[in-house]
Amino acid sequence: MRIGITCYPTYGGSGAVATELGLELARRGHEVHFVSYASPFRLRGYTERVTFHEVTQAEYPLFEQSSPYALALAVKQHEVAMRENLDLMHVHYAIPHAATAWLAKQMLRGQRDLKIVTTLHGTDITLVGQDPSYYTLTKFSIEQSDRVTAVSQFLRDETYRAFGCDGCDVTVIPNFISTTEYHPLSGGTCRHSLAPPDHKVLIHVSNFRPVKRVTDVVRVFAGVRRELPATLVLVGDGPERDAAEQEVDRLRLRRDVRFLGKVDNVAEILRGSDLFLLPSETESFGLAALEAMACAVPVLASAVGGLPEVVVHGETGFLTPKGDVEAMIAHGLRVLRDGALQARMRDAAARRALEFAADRIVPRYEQVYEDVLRD
Ligand code: GMT
Repeated sequence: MRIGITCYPTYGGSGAVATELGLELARRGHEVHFVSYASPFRLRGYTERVTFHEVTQAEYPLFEQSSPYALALAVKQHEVAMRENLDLMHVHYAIPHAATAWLAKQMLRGQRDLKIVTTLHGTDITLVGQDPSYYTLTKFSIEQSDRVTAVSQFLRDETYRAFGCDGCDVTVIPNFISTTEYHPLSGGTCRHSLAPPDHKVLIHVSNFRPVKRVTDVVRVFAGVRRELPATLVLVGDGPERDAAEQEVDRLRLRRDVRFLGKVDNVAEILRGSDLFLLPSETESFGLAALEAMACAVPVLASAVGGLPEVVVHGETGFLTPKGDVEAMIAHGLRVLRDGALQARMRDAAARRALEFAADRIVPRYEQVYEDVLRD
């Protein structure tokens, strides 16, 4: 198949999933064309059957307060669909990608029927899409898509609850991992360079948006470190980084906290860690938690959104009520102090993650494509 993919290219789960999907599809013999304003961060180097098409925008003084990116994207999606003879356009994160794909489809009317597959990822449904400034367009573009997928049962239910979307059949296809990159320990790790040998290593990976509650990460760490030697490793960057840095200073933790910023080799760092923290406000799936589990790291997360579909409470980690820092500290200490429990959880986490291996999940997207092209 000849598949167009549009996603946000920056750090974030939807862009990561879209890019890994494109790479897996190319490996399976499909031709993949990414269309976005920048090359997705996980698309490194040349890959056979993968092409990136950059959306460029003309500057014009009149555009001062408006950003016509969505229009330029629709034009590029239309152009790539024509030139590359695409069978379908798979867009990730509804806003504005599903709407721009619909525009591209309209511009092609009479020449060809460009099928649109939309994957809902999270805040496009739970937060941004429900804002009155985007609501009707989000609902419209979901309803106009030829197929819609959601990354968890929770997100599917939330889509129906918030948008109705009569006549839509939202298919659940969970996030997946590349097992060649995310796998348990195999020889050396960078653990020795992360923390002193007697320290437990707690880790958090995110785009530091408010929804991640990064200050809770710091508070949970403070509680754990009061009881045993430990280091907190924070990977990623974003709007809440300053707040997290200030909390570290307020709680006098600086010596044992490492902000690594955006790094490429996250799997290697995960493999050097003992416990992954994800105290999010909401999380439609929690790709970061799955990646940690794939590296045999137990997860301590809030029991929100789709996280219970990923983390098995008491087996691959612990789920606690959102904002309950004390419960997280207690569960964290339990797993870090009990070597046998930790070993059991590591093993269970790695095994559970294999249920989300790319070769089990990607064929489900291929099936959606085959179905939509048959219509
Ligand atoms: O919804 C977002 O905040 C954006 C998105 C992203 O680009 O980071 O994250 C969502 O998509 C991921 C991939 O499907 C999921 O694993 C994340 O749980 C989800 N984030 C939220 O729901 C907050």
